[in-house]
Amino acid sequence: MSITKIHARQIFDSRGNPTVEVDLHTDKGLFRASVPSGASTGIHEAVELRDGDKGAYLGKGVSKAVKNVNDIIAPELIKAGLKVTQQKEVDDFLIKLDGTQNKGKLGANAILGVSIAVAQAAAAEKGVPLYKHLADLAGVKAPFVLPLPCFNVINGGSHAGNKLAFQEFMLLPTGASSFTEAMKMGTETYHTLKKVITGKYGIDASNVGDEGGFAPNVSGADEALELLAEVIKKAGYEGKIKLALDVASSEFYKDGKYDLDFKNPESDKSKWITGKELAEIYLGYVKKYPIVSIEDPFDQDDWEAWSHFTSKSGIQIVGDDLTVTNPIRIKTAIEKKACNGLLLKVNQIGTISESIQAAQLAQSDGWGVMISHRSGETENTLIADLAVALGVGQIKTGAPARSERVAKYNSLLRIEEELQGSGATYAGIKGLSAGTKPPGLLKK
Ligand code: 2PG
Ligand code: MG
Repeated sequence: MSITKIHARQIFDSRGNPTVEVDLHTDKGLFRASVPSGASTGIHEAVELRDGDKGAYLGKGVSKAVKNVNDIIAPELIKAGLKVTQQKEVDDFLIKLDGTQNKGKLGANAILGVSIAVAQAAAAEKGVPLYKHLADLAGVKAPFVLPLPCFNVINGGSHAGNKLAFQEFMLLPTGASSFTEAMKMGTETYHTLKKVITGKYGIDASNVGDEGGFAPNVSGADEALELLAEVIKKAGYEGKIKLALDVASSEFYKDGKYDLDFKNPESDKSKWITGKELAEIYLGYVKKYPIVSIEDPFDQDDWEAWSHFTSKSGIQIVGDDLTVTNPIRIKTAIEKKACNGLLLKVNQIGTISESIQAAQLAQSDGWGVMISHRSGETENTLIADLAVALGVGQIKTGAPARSERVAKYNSLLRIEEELQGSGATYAGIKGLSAGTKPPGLLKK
């Protein structure tokens, strides 16, 4: 039950950047965890410790974080004698050992690798699947709920080399009756999209971005949304697949305004728009297209624009860079009624226990919760288990293509199969309103 050995090493994520991998040993065997990494990272996230040595890996090496696991965390945690089943105590111990507000000393990447490996070891110790163990930690009881997958099929923003400012255009198979059927709908529509893009924009337009979605050189969000509406119809899923956006607008917030041409170094400043003007654009899209969720519509500190839009939109408004899976930021967002949905990324906060706490705090105010990958991923599938464990009803982990994304979806297929006959259900449209029911959401 106790940890006998911990060893970390540097491996590579899906973008070819170094990241941390942790091997944790108990008498039940070896448990291996690795840590993801974002590109459109919020400024309030916990610290991802990188070496900063420009002479190696362009400054992105993680040898300091690896050393912190091997030289500090490993001996101290083993000496403390905590059991792997004591997740909260282990996480509190790691937080204390770091001693900073933002995990800046040891690095959230070092701490998270250990925190995940501990959870995996504990599930083995108890002889239960990881989702079952995580559900126990969170006090969630069966029957379990399989999440609505949000497939990011058109990539823009900082994840793609096209002109598109908005980062993610997602397909949500709300009309499926199971997770397995949602995968069928998602993959069929993805392949239909590829055909349509190739026909319209040429063969080189079907190149993919960091999360496996296509990155055609569309002129803007209108064209991308029009394309998706057409493709959903063509695939035969009109009314059964809804849309969601992650605008990731902190990436193009400059001098108090939003620059929809931010990837152009010659961008015309007179065309930058205010938060109110951007809100009007969103409202126009929500009216015209089956959009049921918008993430990061405004900058991470533009609170006023958030509160204004959330009260008017009638759909799920998700905080990512705004809330950074941090209970303190989530509390402020609750007070300001800034959003009604949480994007949950374990590496934004750095431990399993705090991630569970963040989800439950958001749910306590009736928010929806979407578990999320990062744009730089590894083959670790913890988030699939976490989505089922917390019963949040939503997960986004990229397009239904590229193994680092599909690994999570495949894991959910296996979980659904395993839970057959147990009363487990597929969230569908209810995943979006698991907590709150913004007016109009269920009518869409
Ligand atoms: C996001 C994520 C994941 P990144 O903004 O929601 O899609 O991107 O990991 O680059 O922050
Ligand atoms: Mg985001």
